[in-house]
Amino acid sequence: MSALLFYSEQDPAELWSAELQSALPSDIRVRIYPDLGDPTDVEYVLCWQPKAGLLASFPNLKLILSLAAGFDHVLQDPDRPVHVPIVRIIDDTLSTMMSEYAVYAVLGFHRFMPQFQSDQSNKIWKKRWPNFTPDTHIGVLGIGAIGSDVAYKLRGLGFQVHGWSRNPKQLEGISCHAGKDGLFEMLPQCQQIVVVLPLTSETRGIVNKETLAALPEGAFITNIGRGGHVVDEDLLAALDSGHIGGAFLDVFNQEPLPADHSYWDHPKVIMTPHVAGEIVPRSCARSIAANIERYRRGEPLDGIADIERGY
Ligand code: NDP
Ligand code: OXD
Repeated sequence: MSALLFYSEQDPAELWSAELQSALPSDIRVRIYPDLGDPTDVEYVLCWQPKAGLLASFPNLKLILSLAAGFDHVLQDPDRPVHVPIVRIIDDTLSTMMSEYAVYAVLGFHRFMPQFQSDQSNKIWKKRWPNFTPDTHIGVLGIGAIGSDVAYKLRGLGFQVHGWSRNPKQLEGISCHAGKDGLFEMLPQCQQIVVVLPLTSETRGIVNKETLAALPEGAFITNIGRGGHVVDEDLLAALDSGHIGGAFLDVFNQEPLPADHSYWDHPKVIMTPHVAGEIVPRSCARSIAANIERYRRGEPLDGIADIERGY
């Protein structure tokens, strides 16, 4: 008997169970945590934030399937069996959702929506002269599977789009920059930035005093990567000083965000509870099953995690 264990405290287990069971080869049974059955059957674990020690309890584990585009949450388990490969999700539906969110946030700032909302609540009738789209530069930090889709969609709306990556890249119609020098060459040109990076030792705290200061006065920030990309005190100070005009945040250093955190009622912060992109079972169950079949045939997998690199 071969089994796939599903573990997530926040995803709809019943939906996943049905979609996975119909997509997987018929000899693989889906089990939903805490129904482990015989732990020696478990060859695959599909998980979001697995609790410490869970993965190590399956002696025949072959693949750890991250229920996310990132796999930073799996690396947090100190007992993770390091010999077992981790696979992350790469999915068009997820990229589309992330791009919808980024486009919404960027357009909202671009068209002064937070200010108009505040004016409305104070019954203020005040026009604001719009920004000219072709003169507006947006920097996308992270132009991988998701960030490149975000960049192209913003480009399609007529913005000047810049992309930042670790290695030099070429994306049609996008001004690409790489490495630390590339970041500081890009930031001063951008009225807005969108962070779509994975969380690694190199990208943790990338939105900090120094990078914020490199942005032009009044720039806006959208973070849909990970909360750990932002040094919260530095962002709050830049918002309070007026150097940063506003922040649209989906992800936080601590989730759920503690009730006493300054972001909750900061007038320049718009926040959502880590919902920019969801892993939709109908779309992703098939790609997960396809990866398992590739694994069984000894073929290369899609989205294999490079642990050394961190993404
Ligand atoms: P990819 O691995 O496909 O792309 C990562 C991008 O980041 C690449 O362009 C990579 O550069 C770049 N990058 C990585 N490290 C650095 C660095 N040190 N300096 C500069 N650039 C760097 O990831 P995805 O696009 O699939 O996902 C990105 C992240 O989005 C996920 O890891 C996750 O954190 C977040 N996410 C958040 C969601 C949400 O709901 N808020 C949902 C889904 C994802 P290069 O091209 O050179 O390799
Ligand atoms: C992801 C996420 O990484 O949902 O996919 O944050």
